[in-house]
Amino acid sequence: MNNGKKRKRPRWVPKDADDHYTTNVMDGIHSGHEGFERPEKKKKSFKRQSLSISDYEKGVLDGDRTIIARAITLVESNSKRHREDAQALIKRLLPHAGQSIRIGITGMPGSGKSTFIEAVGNFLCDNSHRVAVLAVDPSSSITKGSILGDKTRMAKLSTRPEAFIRPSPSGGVLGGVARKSRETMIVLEAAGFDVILVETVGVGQSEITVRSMVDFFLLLTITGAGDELQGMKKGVMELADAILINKADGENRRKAEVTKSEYNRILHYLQPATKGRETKAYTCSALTGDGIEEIWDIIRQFEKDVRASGVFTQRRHTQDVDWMHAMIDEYLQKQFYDDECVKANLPRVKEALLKGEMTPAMGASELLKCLS
Ligand SMILES: Nc1nc2c(ncn2[C@@H]2O[C@H](COP(=O)(O)OP(=O)(O)O)[C@@H](O)[C@H]2O)c(=O)[nH]1
Ligand SMILES: [Mg+2]
Repeated sequence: MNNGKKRKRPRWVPKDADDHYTTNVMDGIHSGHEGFERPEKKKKSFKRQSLSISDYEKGVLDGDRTIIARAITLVESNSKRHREDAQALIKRLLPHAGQSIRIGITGMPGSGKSTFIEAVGNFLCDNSHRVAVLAVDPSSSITKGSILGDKTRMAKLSTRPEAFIRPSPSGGVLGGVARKSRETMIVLEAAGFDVILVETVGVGQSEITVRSMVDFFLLLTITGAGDELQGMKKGVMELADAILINKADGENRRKAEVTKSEYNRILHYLQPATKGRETKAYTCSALTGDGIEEIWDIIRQFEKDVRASGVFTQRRHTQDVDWMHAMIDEYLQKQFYDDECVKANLPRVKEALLKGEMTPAMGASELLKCLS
């Protein structure tokens, strides 16, 4: 170690110590876990390169996963500058988008949505499809991280190169989450994903929102103690293009068949979600894979029929117009509440209203004057 040269010894070394006394401390081995050396050299510090709109466009169209993920992050950003870039990017990607079938999947927690997506997603990837999974969960900003689109239940799918899973953006209000998910859908379609699965939880307004961005809406349910039909809201059933009774396996199988008949009896009297179609119930087991291929055939046949009848395109057009209106509403609302005059007068008007000195119409009219 001393290379034949006499080194200057540190102060802690006793005078009579031989050459084996520790006189210097070497760097340790740069290693990964367990002390094994990393195959690659020490990583250089890596600063994210900023991308131009053209870089994003090319990366997405080439199917570059890193750039796809970054494009989605851009789309999800709330900052004004990012919003402008995102719009420029979306505009360039739009001509390449729209070639997919968009499928919404809803159901109460525990009904097996994630397990179903794992099953159907892998089936589709095995059959030369490319599958993107999104989640719409407006509560995720409260729970910090969505339970939807969770990759633990999609263990195999999440590792496949033919699949892309994106958890819900934490956008706070449903409108914000929906806007981001719609734009994310454009990015993924432009990247060549031909099946888009949008998972949402079966509570509240989010089902209506997801219905308004998909071509086919699937309601997952399970057979239970016999009161499941009462628990199921008529309104939700009327959003669905198919009701799928999951967990039809083992001892549950027969019960699921009975439930299926009961649903079919009720569905007969309800308004179908898609013009000219009859919504029906089916059974499957996301766990064993039974019925997965059949439900895919149902969806494909549906797509074929509605494309032929023009209902498919009509629905997408209606959705685009609705989307535009939703964005105008969002913009105007923000303009209004961010206005200095509104901010200054809102508390006073509110108080006058509560004291009965003003009617709601007078209050609204006074505040709206701020914008004129
Ligand atoms: N027996 C059976 N269990 C299932 C099936 N699908 C899902 N599960 C189980 O139901 C539970 C909830 O599933 P999960 O996919 O997380 O439901 P989610 O909350 O709707 O996404 C898990 O323990 C799954 O293993 C099925 O087809 N059969
Ligand atoms: Mg889940």
